Formats: sequence, C-alpha cells, structure tokens
Amino acid sequence: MIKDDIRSYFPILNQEINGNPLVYLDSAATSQKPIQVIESLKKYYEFDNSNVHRGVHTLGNRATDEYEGAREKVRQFINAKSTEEIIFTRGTTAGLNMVASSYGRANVGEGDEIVITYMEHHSNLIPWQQLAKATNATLKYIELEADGTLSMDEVKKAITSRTKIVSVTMASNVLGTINDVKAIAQVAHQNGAVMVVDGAQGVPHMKTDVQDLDCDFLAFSGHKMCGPTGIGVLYGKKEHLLNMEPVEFGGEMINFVGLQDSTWADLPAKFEAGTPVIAGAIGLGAAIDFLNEIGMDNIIAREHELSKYAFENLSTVEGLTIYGPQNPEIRTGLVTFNIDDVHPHDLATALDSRGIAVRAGHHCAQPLMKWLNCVATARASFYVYNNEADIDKLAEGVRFAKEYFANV
Ligand code: 7TS
Repeated sequence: MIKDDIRSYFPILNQEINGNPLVYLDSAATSQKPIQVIESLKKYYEFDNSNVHRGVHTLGNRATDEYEGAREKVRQFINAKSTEEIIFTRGTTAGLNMVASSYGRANVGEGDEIVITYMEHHSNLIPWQQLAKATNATLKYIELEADGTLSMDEVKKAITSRTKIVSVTMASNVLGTINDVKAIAQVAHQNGAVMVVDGAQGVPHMKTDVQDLDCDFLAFSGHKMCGPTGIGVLYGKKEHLLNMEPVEFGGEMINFVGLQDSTWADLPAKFEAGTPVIAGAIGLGAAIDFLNEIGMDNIIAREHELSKYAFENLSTVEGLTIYGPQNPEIRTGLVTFNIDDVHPHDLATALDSRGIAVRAGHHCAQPLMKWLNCVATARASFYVYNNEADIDKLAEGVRFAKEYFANV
C-alpha cells in the first residue's frame, strides 16, 4: 500500500540545493527513483547478480527468473498479447532506431512516404529522415493547429496510399499535447501503413493498452517512469517482429552458427544481442509495481490538476507565454514557457540558485522550436512526487528572475 506522502519514497528530494530545498521540475528529461527501485537494484547486485539464459547454477536461474519476470510485468503494463512482443532496449531512441533500421529498410522504397509531425523529438525524427534519404522515400510532416494540437483533417491529408510508416509521439515533450494515436493508427491502417508510437512522454503518465491503440510498434524509456537509466522497451506486433531482421548480431540472439551463415533465436531473444541490461530490467519491473500501486489513472488525473494550477499561477506573471494547448485536460504535466526579455538559460540559472531544477533549451525538438518561432524555452515538468507548493516556488522564482534581469 502506497502512502499518501509519495515524496517520502524519493530519497533524492530530501536535500538542499544552493541553500534551498530541492524542487525537481525536470521529470520529462528523467524522473527520480523511488526507494523500491533503488532497493531492487541493490538486492540484485548484492544477492542475485549473474548472467541470464546461460547457466544451470542457482544465481543464473534467479537472475533469469527476475529478468523474464520483469518482461512479464512490462507485458501486463501495456497489455501486449505475449512476452515475445516485448524487447528490452536501451531506451526510446534505441527502439525507434531499431524499427527504422530493420522494418524500415525492408519495407520502405523509392517513392514511398514516411509521415511524422512537427512536434516530434529528434529521436522520432532523425531515424526517419535518414531512412528516407537512404531509400529515396519522402518524409512528410503533419501540420499542427495553431494551439499545438493535431487535427484529424490534417492527419488524413498527410497519410496516403503511398505511406508506409506513420510515427507520432503519444505526448509532446514541449507542448504537453496528448495525441489521439489510436485514431491516427486507424488512418494509417486504412492506407496500408504501420503505426509507430513514441511513448517516451506518454507511457510514464497514462494507462497504455497496445491492443486498444492497435499500434504496430511502441517505444519507451524506463528512466522517465521511475526506472533506471539504460533500459527501455520496444513493443512490436509479433507478425512484424517475426519477419524482421535483427539489428545487432552476437551472443544470445542465435540459433545455429555456421562458418558462413547463421540462424536466429526465437522472439524476443532475436533482438537482444549480448548480455542485456539485467539490473535495469529488474529495476524497471520494480518501477512498474510502484506506478501500478499509485494507479496510472490517478497519475494523469493528478498531472491535470498540477497543470491547471501551474497555468493559473504562472499566467499571473506579466510577459509570460505558455506554449501548447491552453486546456490542461488535453496535456500531460508540463509547462513550457518564456518570459519577455529573459533568456531561458538565464531563467533556469536563476531558478537553480533557489534550488529549482527546470530545463532550458530546444528540448531536442528544433523543427518545433522553429514552428514556435523561438530558439529556446524553459520547461517545468511534473511527476508523481510534485505538489502545488513546488509550483508556488516556481512562480515565485520566475518573478524573482524577471525582476533581477530587469535591473542588471
Ligand atoms: N521521445 C520523446 C517524446 C522524448 O521526450 C524523449 C526524451 C525521447 C524520445 C528520447 O528518449 P531517450 O530516453 O531515448 O533519451 N526527452 C527528453 C526531454 O524532453 N528532455 O530530455 C530528454
């Protein structure tokens, strides 16, 4: 049973930064880790550390059971049909690159189209751009509405019978916009294309059901959902994964190796060459247990409350613009903003002097920055451990920075 005081599970929050209690508002970059996840890593290294899928010894069996147990937790968490469809990766970036290199190279050719949006993170843009260049395909962008949302009219305009791959983020790491990836998947399928979903900013925040979404691939990162760094997941429909070539070759992904040719292991091992991130997967399993105890529906509901509070509070600061849809109900828990006459890097430095961690920059979304007509922004992003007091401190900090830079 999770205590109401969720913050108490996060030891890192219990410290001062520059003489002030830490206010961590950078969870869209990476989330903090609860004690349950830290303890799971400690237990693994102290008692169970061993390689997986190899030995007959007890430690090897324990490590394998825990690693494969984590895969089953992931399967349930996103409601995949089978653990064969769950591939452990290094993170979202690695998963999207795998789809582009393996599925993309085999199925996209000259004159075909790949469709993405202007709100994609570089990780869901560059792999497709490079695939398009290598295959002489066309990379097309779905236009955004003025408020930073996607309209189904524009989606239908962009996806045609030439489209082979549609890849869209579940939620924008800059605008907070939550996209209707289920409806987009339907349009993709009607046109004979596959639907790839970048789940980096979606899966940590809301209930995700891959069968309901009917997406063909979904990539996400453990570190943004209370899990360790270095572990992520690529979900793929079995029918695709069975027909795809591995991207990396080496130990553990083979069936038979001859001098001139080899055959591949069954799913999911075919896509997991080498010693996997065993501790990371086990830690991700512990993170999933933690999130399930809180309840994914409670997490997004709380983020809507915090976003609403942040909108109300920050909009009283003169000269402050919040980007993206102005309705907190259709966003995840983050606010990206600028204030007149203060560079976001200066703002972030001023906030840091008060113990407040926000991100400033282009957020790995340069085409979106261009669309917003700015070079950089500040971003405060919330997760399960944030509360209204954090947002009060953010607003006070922004006011302080505005006055400070007006007088220098
Ligand atoms: N896709 C989206 C939408 C993201 O926000 C990120 C990371 C990624 C993909 C890449 O994830 P990774 O775990 O493979 O690195 N976004 C951010 C961010 O907004 N600030 O730092 C990282």
